[in-house]
Amino acid sequence: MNHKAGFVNIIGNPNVGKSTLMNALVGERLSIITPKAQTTRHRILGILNDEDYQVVFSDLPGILSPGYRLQEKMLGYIETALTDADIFLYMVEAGEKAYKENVVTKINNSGIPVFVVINKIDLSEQTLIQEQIKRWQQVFPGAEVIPVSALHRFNLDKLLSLILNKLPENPPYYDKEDITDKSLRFIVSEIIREKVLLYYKQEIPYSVEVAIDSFKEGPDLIKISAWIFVMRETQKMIVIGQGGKALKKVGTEARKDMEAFLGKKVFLEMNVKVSKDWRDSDRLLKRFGYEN
Ligand SMILES: Nc1nc2c(ncn2[C@@H]2O[C@H](COP(=O)(O)OP(=O)(O)O)[C@@H](O)[C@H]2O)c(=O)[nH]1
Ligand SMILES: [Mg+2]
Repeated sequence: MNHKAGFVNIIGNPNVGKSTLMNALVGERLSIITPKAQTTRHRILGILNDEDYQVVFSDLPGILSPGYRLQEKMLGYIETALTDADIFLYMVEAGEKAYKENVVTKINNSGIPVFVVINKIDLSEQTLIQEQIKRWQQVFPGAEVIPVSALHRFNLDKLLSLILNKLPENPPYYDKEDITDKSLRFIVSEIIREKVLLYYKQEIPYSVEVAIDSFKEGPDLIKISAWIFVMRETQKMIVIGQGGKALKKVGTEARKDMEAFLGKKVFLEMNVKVSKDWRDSDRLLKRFGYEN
């Protein structure tokens, strides 16, 4: 068999399980996952390597109508991903009905193979799933519709074999050792952001950005120093919490996940800083890694 390689872009509404699916398929915890919409803000590649193939998955933000510059960048990643796929995975969750007409039309007119992945079928009745399959076959004529549970890894082998069938013959695009295009710094900053999204309510998750100030790897220990940016003084107080308690909890949980991911002890130091308009500042967004 000749070597196969290609880009598989995962498109869908917020919170349907795109990041859960990519992590499950790649077998690594690359993208952060929370029950909140807009957890994923970047395009994150997850690379699945085998002797005969390389599947380059793109995990993406959920489809959204931008309200500020950061969200415009997020939508920009989706727009690019609508043009550079070898295969689309259009992901919905069981029971979902809404879709953006313009996105569906772009995919249908592209001539690029698409699989509609109905996720979270662990929460749904079998008869309802059959109805859903029919419905999405009408929205994406000619597309194969596959029910899965990304969380419980149900039907993922089937999905992967369908993907491999449609994957074009190409030499690998990335080193076969690579599992992502993102740096360790990026992944650890995302781990902190995941804990912030999980532990704080209301507007805080959407007001926070994390930047790694230093990442120093010693023989037994990795020393990481991070900034947590918020938009207002009051948010800073909430993030730190009484006597620093809230921030300490975030730090402890983040450190544990970092140690599991990096396979080494981690010393994590975090500071909170107010930056009023970071979500609309091109300069800061660039610094936080939102290119174009
Ligand atoms: N019950 C169930 N929950 C899931 C499944 N896949 C993802 N989730 C949950 O759905 C939420 C959103 O998942 P996430 O991967 O962040 O969605 P994304 O916004 O599309 O990337 C999280 O709470 C996941 O644990 C699934 O197959 N079954
Ligand atoms: Mg996501």
